[in-house]
Amino acid sequence: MAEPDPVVEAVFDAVAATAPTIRDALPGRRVESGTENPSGETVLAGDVYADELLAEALGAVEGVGSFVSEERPEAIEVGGAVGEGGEGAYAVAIDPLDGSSNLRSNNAMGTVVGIYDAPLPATGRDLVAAGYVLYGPITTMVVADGSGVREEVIERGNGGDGDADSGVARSVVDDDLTLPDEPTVYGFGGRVPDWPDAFREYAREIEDEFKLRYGGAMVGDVNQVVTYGGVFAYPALSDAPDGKLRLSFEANPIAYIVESMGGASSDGSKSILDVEPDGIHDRVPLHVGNEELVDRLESALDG
Ligand code: AFP
Repeated sequence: MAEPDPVVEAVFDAVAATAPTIRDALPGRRVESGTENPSGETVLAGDVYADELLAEALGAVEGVGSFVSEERPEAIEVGGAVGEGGEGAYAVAIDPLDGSSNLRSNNAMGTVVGIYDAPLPATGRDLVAAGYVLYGPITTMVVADGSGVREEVIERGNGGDGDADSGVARSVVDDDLTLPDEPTVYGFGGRVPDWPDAFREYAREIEDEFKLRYGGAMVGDVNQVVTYGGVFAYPALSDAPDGKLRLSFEANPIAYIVESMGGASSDGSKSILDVEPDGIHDRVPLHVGNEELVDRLESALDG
């Protein structure tokens, strides 16, 4: 097994260390901030808080050269010193609070992280690691670092697997996360009338075979697939042919994680990781899950 990349480890140490602080800040930050993000979406106070905290924490990590966020128009240059292993400075891309509209309804949301060894916009093949924090009944973090996928539970306090003075206790609950062989759940975003006919026909087949698990936050819905096997999609829509999810901040990291677990991803015709972006805020239709279900999707859309 490859030696862990010290910069990648330091990035996820910083993400884990901020998680309890972000979680504690959510109750007081359910209101709109009065601003929009570069994708034209309403930004909540929770989005702004998480973005600023993570920008500070990740910008301080040696080996991180630039910080890019779904909430910011451009990358910001930070530090940039090469990592301890002599590797070049990485670009860290985040969705600071994915599913923040679930704040009002008190449902799951999280933070998505992608570590690229190329300046953005970059393809998913430039990822060296990816992960997500999920704020559910408990706080968990899933990390794919090139040598497998692990799941951690993160709590306030010291001890566990975490660094004693980081103020968090981290416990690895699975150090070799793989997709279950038998799929059981599905979750599809967007409105049924807006789905292309071929996707709607595919969805009808899937609905007859599996249980619906859709909560409106990609990290929560993908974690259902990661846990129980199945397929998640936010497809192309009639009024949004590129779908809703952002390639750099959501689709690439999630595709990297699911493919690292033995699953598959697709933009409808090829792996998400092969999508060539024009800009850092490009959107892309995202489909991830068990390979057989993604293959069936691509056949249905190619029909
Ligand atoms: P918010 O961050 O605005 O809540 O959007 C979340 C998201 O980008 C992604 O996490 C979900 O999968 C998707 O949007 C849900 O979109 P719908 O509200 O259209 O179902």
